[in-house]
Amino acid sequence: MLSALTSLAAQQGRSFWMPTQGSTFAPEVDGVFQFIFWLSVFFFVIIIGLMTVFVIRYRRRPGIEADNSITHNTKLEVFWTVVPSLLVLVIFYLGFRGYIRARTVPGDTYQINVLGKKWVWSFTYPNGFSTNELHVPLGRPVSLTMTSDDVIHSLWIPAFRIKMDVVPGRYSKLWFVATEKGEFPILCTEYCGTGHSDMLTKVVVHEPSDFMKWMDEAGNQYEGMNPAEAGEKVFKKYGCFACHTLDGKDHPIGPTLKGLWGKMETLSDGKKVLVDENYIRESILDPQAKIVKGRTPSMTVFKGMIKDEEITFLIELIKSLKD
Ligand code: HEC
Ligand SMILES: [Cu+2]
Repeated sequence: MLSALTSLAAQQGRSFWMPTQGSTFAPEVDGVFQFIFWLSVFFFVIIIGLMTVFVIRYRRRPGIEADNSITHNTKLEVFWTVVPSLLVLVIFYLGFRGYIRARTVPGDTYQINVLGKKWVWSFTYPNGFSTNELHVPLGRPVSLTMTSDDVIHSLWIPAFRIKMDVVPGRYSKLWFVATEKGEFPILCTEYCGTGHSDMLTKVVVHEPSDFMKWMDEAGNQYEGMNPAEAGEKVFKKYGCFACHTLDGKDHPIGPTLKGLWGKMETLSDGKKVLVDENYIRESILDPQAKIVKGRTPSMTVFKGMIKDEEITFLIELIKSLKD
């Protein structure tokens, strides 16, 4: 049993403490970590061990006078200053070398754009297609150009040993070469509000030929679905669920979309408006334009981020949820 477990762990390049080593950075990062860790263990044992021995051995006892003749020991002091300084320099060298490697994006990467927003990731590929899970080819350098739509997020892929803040109004970069096929978690590690933990998603590493196939199929993502089903997919894709439900119970942030179709809404200025195609379209593209009385205008603006076809699917979804 145990040997089966250890061989499984070995197979995935994973240890008891560490997740799978899924990128070319992982062995190096783990190496530096192990080095610092065992070095610390070594000094911890020596320092705490000697301290304990001295405390017991040289404790104050009746009848024994302290010998104050020793003031210092130059040889010993030089030794315990120079050796740790050299060790710290070694740590700096190893860490800085790895840092420079991780920060220098090579020229020939497959480029994916990343948008973090409350509370979903969106990954956009060179052909304009986008997903909430990251899909990448195995063994090929991939770079992520990342920005945020609202607050600071941070993209972390533990299996790849990479992490970077995702900041509104600027672009940050990450790159990696995936070395293990499979699926690994992606997390947001910068607390970004109520739905922070909903920003858990995954990276799917494909064999390069499967990646091309996946791209072709994913490009026709709504094929074979009826419009309302496609609408549900769009609802997930854009993270509408972070603020809305489809089951009639209001979400703490936004109203439920069930039973919305055909309703007369009273706006904050007292005007009444019928929920039809145009109202829904405007609610998605320019949510602040018309606010229902008593509600807070806190919806994400989707203008320029969502395709017309997808809005149509959302409208069909909302129609299908008429009660
Ligand atoms: C960040 C939270 C948030 C997200 C994400 C969000 N919404 Fe909203 N939505 C709201 C809030 C709050 C309101 C009510 C106030 C307003 O109109 O701005 C609202 C209102 C609406 C309305 C009008 C409801 C009415 O009763 O008039 C529609 C339709 C709508 N959202 C659809 C969507 C769709 C579709 C998505 C995904 C593409 C989405 N929303 C994503 C928060 C959100
Ligand atoms: Cu976040």
